[in-house]
Amino acid sequence: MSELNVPNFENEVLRRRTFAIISHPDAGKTTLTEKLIYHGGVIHEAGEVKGKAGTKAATSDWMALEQQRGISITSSVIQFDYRGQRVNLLDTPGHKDFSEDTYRTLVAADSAVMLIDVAKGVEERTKKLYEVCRYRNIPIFTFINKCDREGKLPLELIDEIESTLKMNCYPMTWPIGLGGQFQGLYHRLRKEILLYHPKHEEKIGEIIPVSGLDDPKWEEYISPHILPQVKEEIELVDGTLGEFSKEKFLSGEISPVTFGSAKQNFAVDTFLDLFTDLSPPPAPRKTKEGEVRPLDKTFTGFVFKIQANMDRRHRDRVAFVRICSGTFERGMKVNHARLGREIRLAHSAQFVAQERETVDTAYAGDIVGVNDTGNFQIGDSITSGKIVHFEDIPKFPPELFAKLSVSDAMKRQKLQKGLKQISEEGAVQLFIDPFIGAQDPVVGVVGELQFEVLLYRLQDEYNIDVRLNRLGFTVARWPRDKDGNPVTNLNGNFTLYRDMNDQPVLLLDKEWDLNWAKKENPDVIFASSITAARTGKAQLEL
Ligand SMILES: Nc1nc2c(ncn2[C@@H]2O[C@H](COP(=O)(O)OP(=O)(O)OP(=O)(O)O)[C@@H](O)[C@H]2O)c(=O)[nH]1
Ligand SMILES: [Mg+2]
Repeated sequence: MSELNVPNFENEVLRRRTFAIISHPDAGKTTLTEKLIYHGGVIHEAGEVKGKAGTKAATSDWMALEQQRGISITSSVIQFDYRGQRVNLLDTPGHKDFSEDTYRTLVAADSAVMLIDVAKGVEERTKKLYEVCRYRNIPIFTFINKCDREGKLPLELIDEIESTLKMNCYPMTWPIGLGGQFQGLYHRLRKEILLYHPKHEEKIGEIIPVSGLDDPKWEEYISPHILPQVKEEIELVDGTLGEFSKEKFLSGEISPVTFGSAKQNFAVDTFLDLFTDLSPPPAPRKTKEGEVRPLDKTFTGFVFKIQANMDRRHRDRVAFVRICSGTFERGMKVNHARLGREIRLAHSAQFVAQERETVDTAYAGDIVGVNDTGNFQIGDSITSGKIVHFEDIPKFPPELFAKLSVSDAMKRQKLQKGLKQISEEGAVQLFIDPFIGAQDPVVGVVGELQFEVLLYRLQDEYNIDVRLNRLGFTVARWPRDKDGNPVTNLNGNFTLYRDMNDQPVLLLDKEWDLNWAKKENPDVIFASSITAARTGKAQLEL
């Protein structure tokens, strides 16, 4: 580390904020991301998710298929500065078929914002992702989106969130009407009415300070037919809630709630202000060797995501590193825990989706992309000091399987190359049939859409047309002995496939076959993922 950086180090780390946006599909994560980076000054015109022809696409849905389908398939990282803070924002996909990517991304975040669609309330994926945040113990903001549409009554919605998620809500703002009646928000803490004028963009965000609910300005600005109910609701909320406690938020006991409309860019800045006031700086992280603290001078980090072909011109592959302590410097040498040797981090970048900017220095809390020539796997730990191993990043057991084949034999090698790449990203899992070999590989996924993305990417990025023949398997297990060593001689008539790391894996039609295998091989641990197998456990928690 150069001497020059030393005086700023602590400030730089403490101004980092790293957070993920999570929710059920379609709640508006990508739309909110677009507006957040607009406020952060990264873009000067906000794009749209699946806008009309000719409209700018949303920045974080950079993959062509995402733009066509209007859904997020892979998480994206975007950095921006806001009110003196350096924010690392992670937009995640909501669809359950891509949830492994979302889970991995959450490991890199220090806080999360949970989006709720005002009409739909707490949906199934939101519930699941909330549980992951709870398990990881990260503080959660709640943003109730799409207030420009008709929705559930706000009090009912808060009640639903509290009872379904078993989480206490603390509404910072309150909606004044919804849908056709939506007139703005009341900022309870600042005692301000934020006016919403749907057709007058320039007026969005007009702020009316009030002395309280008795202020005559309410009558001046808000329609009489909704005012009594709104006042009644706010009185009730004011009467029930005490002072806001930042400690309770940071310990995950309470979630500050704010309302808005991402699409209309209404109250997104209100959320950002709340975020900058409350969000935590980088938190300490556990490693097998002990805790790593962000202000430790030794650089440490882990890879939570790998993505190839983001930039078609370069056909490169980027490993995304969450820095956990110390300072990162371009070109630095680090110790790679899994490889057990030193490597140089030559090219490094920070991102606005696929646009990249060379980064020379980064600090604990930041996410940097390093150019990867094949040294990295998801979950790898790196450090400038003594080797550390961060927690394992879970891999999901695949449940759908298919054999891939190409009619043009000349393209087999290309298929293997493409598949190796896509499986190293964790987008599919790759298995080799011992009798057939690598020319007709088997892939396993958690959800159907992953197959679709695979075929699309093989065609789009590698120019290969692939036939996909579904197989009857539904279960994959990695057989290990008590010491975590791979077992290759199972009792019973089982075929052992090989995974992408050449580890033996059992592919089975049904749970019943697994029970049979367990009965025949009582001393064998049938691990549901390679990460679990390596740690000698049958399953990793979340
Ligand atoms: N009316 C209205 N529509 C919105 C709002 N926010 C988002 N939308 C629309 O909701 C749809 C889904 O938005 P996205 O931002 O793609 O949702 P997402 O949560 O990123 O979806 P996934 O990434 O696929 O999980 C799009 O058509 C948006 O234009 C809002 O505040 N009001
Ligand atoms: Mg999205």
